Amino acid sequence: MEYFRPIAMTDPARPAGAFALAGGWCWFDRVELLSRAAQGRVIPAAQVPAPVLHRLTAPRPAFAGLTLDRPRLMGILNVTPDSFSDGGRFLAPEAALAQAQAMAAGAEIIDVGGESTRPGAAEVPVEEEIARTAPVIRALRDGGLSAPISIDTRKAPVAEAALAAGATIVNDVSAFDFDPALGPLVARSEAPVVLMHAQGVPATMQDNPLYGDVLLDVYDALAQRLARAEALGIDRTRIVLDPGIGFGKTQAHNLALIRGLSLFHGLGCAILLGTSRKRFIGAIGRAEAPETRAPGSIATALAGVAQGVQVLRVHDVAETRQALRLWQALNTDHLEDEA
Ligand code: HH2
Repeated sequence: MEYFRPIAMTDPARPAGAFALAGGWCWFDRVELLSRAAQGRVIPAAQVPAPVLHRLTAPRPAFAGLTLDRPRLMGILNVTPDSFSDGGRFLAPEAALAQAQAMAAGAEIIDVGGESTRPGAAEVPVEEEIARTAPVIRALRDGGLSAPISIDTRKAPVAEAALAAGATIVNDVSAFDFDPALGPLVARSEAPVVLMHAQGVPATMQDNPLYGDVLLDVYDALAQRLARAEALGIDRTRIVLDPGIGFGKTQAHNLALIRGLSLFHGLGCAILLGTSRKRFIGAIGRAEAPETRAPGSIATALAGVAQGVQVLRVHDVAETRQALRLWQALNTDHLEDEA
């Protein structure tokens, strides 16, 4: 099988005939042709088969009401005692509300999670996860937050309670692998959904992750998850795909995925990137404490934006928004209007 990775550019000197990547702010006129059998080689984009070229170039429809013609930020709100970087800080609804309101100044989506999925984390019982998340989501809505809220969960009852409390999007790090009831719930509720790739479960996923070719293996796995979701009746316009940085991946795997991100546009869906404060940022950036990892996180976020990634999941919303504004001013022509 052959895979086509667009070589994404943002230089204003865009040649005539270059294609827009996913209808967005990057363009490409060459692709790297990849396969498991041979070394990659660069070919003109015009030689890409028409159906692939269509998936690579078609503008993505709005996601939860947000147009995807510009990068969007998803601000992280973990209402857990043990998340690796913000555990315990936003457990009380008042603290969660204050944090969400602060993040809403720069983030278009607020991602609420009640179960840490950091490497080695234990599973949280359903009742406990619901008790952590649903009241907070209700408090955010009662407090006037109008931004889309995503519920970061692998479990159908948690998602159901969250949607009833005012959440709009389901964000499943297991892409429906963990709870077979979650896919049908998403299909029924018509909620937009993020499907993330993970190898293994959090308790053991970092023990010895192995891939033949990590970029192509994750691509194939996401294609399979996408096909399964579509078979359940979930339209691909409602699906955002995520390579799952740090979920059953070594540092080398994470770097290969970030370098190759533009490949995933070939799946025909919008792409989400979640690198924020993760362990490899601390290791490469020499930042031991997670809350000191904003600069390295932003470097990887901008690497994603330079490859047309539409949604960035971040802890440091204000800092990332500032970086994004500068990046947009330098690289694109629609900047001031963030609506
Ligand atoms: N990463 C984490 C949790 N949820 N969801 C998506 N779609 N993509 C990600 O990369 C992702 C995610 C892990 O980060 P965090 O929420 O900060 O930590 P914890 O799992 O310890 O709560």
